[in-house]
Amino acid sequence: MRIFHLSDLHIGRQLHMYDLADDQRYILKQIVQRAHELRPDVILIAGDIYDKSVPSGEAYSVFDDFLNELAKISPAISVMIVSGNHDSAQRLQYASGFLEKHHIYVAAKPPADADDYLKKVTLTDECGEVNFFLFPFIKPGFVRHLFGEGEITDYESAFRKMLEREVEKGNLDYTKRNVLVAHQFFAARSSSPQMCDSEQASINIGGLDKIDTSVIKDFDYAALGHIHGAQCIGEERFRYCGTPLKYSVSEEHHVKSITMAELCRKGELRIEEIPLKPLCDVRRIRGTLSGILEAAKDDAGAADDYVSIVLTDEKEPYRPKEVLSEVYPHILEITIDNSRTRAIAGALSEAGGYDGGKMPTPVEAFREFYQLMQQQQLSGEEEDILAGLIEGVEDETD
Ligand SMILES: [Mn+2]
Repeated sequence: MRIFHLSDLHIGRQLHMYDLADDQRYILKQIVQRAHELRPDVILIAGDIYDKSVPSGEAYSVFDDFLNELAKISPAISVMIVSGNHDSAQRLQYASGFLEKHHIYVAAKPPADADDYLKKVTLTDECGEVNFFLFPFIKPGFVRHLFGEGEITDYESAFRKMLEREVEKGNLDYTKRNVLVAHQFFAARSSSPQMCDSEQASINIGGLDKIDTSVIKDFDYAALGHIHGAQCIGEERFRYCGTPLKYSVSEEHHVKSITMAELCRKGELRIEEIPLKPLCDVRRIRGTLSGILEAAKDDAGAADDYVSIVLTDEKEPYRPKEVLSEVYPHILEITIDNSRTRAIAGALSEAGGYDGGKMPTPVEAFREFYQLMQQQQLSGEEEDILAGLIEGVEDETD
């Protein structure tokens, strides 16, 4: 059984202010090409199909085109999709009964009542049946009504109880070959997943959403989504495939890929990462303004790539973006790393950062900034103008 494992497509996502629709279309086309060449039996998409719970019309059309292109491959490749925390369960579930007639299986909502169970799809290969359990993204509150008082205390007990329920019903038999598709935060006792900036915001910092991999230990393969870097958790068969594109500068060194898993006889598994090549890369560039401009002449990706630029000039250049954007049209951000900014960072960390009650007001922050840049203080009149402007902006954003 050959499996393509994908997750966290985040269709509709922007990178800083850049729209990634072309990049996403490009990478999905590449996945279709690989599917043509390698002929998987099934493509699993482990959640976060869309970036927003209300996707744009364009985001829908990007995913629709992807499914249509896959459907042209014959013999048909099954597609199995679960929801992620970014998806709207209702929207993703739309037309799922119809899609199923075309080998596209969607599980976006957890079981609604006592008679409802996880979606299970069975495919057959030369070694027999493989059962795919499609486990949509859940929070404990989504499934509490299925159990007795006090049984569900956290994410881990919710997930464990949901699987036990399938076993009790006779749906899940661990002596058979079983694949789990899920979108949750899994960690092994010995190792927690490596995180990056693009998934941080949606993950509970306190670790309340953590589920130990012992809960899924009897599955032959767990196709996981939620963490954006490809990696296995504890064991090779518990695996995050990561996003198909870099969605933050912190991912500059990631090699994005399709995870291809081959299930053979029970207990036999082979994993291969099929690398994906993006339309435009995401990377960091560091140097003085003149050094960067000089090096750009030999930089083949300059015109396309999304770059985060760190300027190291001690004498800070005036409006560097104007000249830099002539050679790098897709600048994500420009930051300055020199003795001035390091002194500020040092002072901040000595003061414990702007935490707790120490966060400066916008006027205070600007006053400090003005002093640093101009080596003189704001006059009373200037400060009044500034306060008026900030008040105006705050009114607009309320
Ligand atoms: Mn995600």
